[in-house]
Amino acid sequence: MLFISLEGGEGAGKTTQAARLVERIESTGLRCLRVREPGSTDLGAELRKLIKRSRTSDEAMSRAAELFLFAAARSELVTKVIGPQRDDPDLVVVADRYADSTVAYQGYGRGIDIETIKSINALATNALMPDLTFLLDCPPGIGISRVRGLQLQMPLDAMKDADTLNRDAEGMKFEEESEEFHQRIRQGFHDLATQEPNRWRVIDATRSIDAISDDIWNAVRDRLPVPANA
Ligand code: Z5A
Repeated sequence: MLFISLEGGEGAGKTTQAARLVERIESTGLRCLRVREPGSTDLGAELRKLIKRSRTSDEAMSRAAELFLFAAARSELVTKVIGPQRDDPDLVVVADRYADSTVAYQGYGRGIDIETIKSINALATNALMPDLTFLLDCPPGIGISRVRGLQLQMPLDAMKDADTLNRDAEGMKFEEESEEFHQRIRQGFHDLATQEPNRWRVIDATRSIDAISDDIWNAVRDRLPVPANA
């Protein structure tokens, strides 16, 4: 299995690029599994609703509760979906966010101790981390205005059915946090990329969708397994 994750702030283009990447990988004959966080399991989908409900209600859940719900969703994803297939040599997993998002959002964003988050991540992931992670990097203002543009252009019902798979009508309302919150998250992702330069590739996500997609593909293509039936 080759495990690839896409990370970055809201509206950086992760969902768009995940779809492009899956298409390109599948065109080689490899099997590709696309997952998103939180989600991609029954429990994950329920937890996503819970987190969203808390963020849109007057009484937001505690930051530790939020951390545990993201971790619970991840544990289900790894235990039930990715883990059982991890020995498949022909499989490529493309994850729209993964454990690094928790370090960036709950750690750098919310201020929970980073080492504590890393321990919780290790438990939730069973130490399964991506082989390759793309940081789609763009100033928060650009990403958030993209997302707001999407919300303005599409009626909520249409958004539910749109292929954005991952962008359901609810949104998670993190875009309503302060500019400083999003800057801390961006810094967090950069710090993570600096700490593990072999795993991370930083991509300038202010460019065109095609240019970004080509950069990602150039980094992925040489890492792909050769299909068993090739
Ligand atoms: N979260 C957390 O706190 N802790 C965790 O552990 C995890 C997550 C896993 C998930 O919300 C929220 O949960 C997330 C972090 C938090 N909130 N924030 N911020 P979500 O799944 O609803 O949202 P998201 O993950 O941030 O995804 P997104 O908002 O959908 O953004 P995206 O996937 O990066 O972007 P996109 O959907 O591909 O594109 C958005 C729009 O921009 C769309 O109209 C595109 O056509 C357009 N776009 C994309 N690329 C470009 C370029 N290059 N140029 C111009 N326009 C573009």
